[in-house]
Amino acid sequence: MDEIVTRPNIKDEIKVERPRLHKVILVNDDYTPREFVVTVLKAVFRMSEDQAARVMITAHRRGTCVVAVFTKDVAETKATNATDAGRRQGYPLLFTTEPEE
Ligand code: TYC
Repeated sequence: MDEIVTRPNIKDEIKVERPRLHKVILVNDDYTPREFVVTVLKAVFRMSEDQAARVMITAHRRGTCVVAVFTKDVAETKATNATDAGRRQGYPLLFTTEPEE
């Protein structure tokens, strides 16, 4: 039986790319208590008290703060869970996501 031998396709080899990462962004508002924002950051994003306080105060002062980067699915799940935690307490706390450049 004849055997068909193919050479490796160089184009395919160099076209492999890492999946783009997505940022989770914390958005400031006038109503959610600071301590509650810190509690959510610690619970959902496994931050220390210090890290969480720094991210919260940056969003408070500048309007937004990047919390962390994840694959798209993880970023969206964490943003939804963190936003829902605020909503359950009646707060307008908002986490959004966007692709990294
Ligand atoms: N601005 C809020 C306050 O003064 C605290 C806060 C910080 C809320 C960051 C949301 O993303 C936020 N109580």
